[in-house]
Amino acid sequence: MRGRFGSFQVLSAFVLSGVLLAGAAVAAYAQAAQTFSVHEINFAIEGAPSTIRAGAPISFNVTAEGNPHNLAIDGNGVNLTPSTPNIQNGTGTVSFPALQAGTYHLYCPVGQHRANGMDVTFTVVAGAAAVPSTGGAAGRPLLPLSVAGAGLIAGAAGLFLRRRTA
Ligand SMILES: [Cu+2]
Repeated sequence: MRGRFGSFQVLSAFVLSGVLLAGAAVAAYAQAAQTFSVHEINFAIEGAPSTIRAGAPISFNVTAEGNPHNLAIDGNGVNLTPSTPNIQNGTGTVSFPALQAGTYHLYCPVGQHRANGMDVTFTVVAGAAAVPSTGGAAGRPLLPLSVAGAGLIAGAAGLFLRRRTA
């Protein structure tokens, strides 16, 4: 009977430490800056994410072709202008502060570009639930795996400590 209880304790330690560590990793992930790559041409914004995490700064690595282009964000009560000069036939980085959950537009504020089609809608989602599906930040989709790995390592550590103190 005692043996059974002991293995139950080990299992509990394993699960608890795994959950705690995974929780910490998810919280860190939710606050980490997020970077996306977009392509601006006459007249479209290509590769923009459809979902972005709330509460974390946003950076767009822009490759622009044709006319000068830029990026701005509005919707959900905000109106964010570009952080950098227009980009023409080259690359640049346009950054924005963290956004709250809601629906926004990412558009080109140059001339009539927005009316000509350089306007895409995206959704900001709270927490780590928002993993970009397209045009995403490099490496981000791998994170759930590392969270799982962290949980396993924590669990193994719990098992080891439990053995030492037994
Ligand atoms: Cu433009």
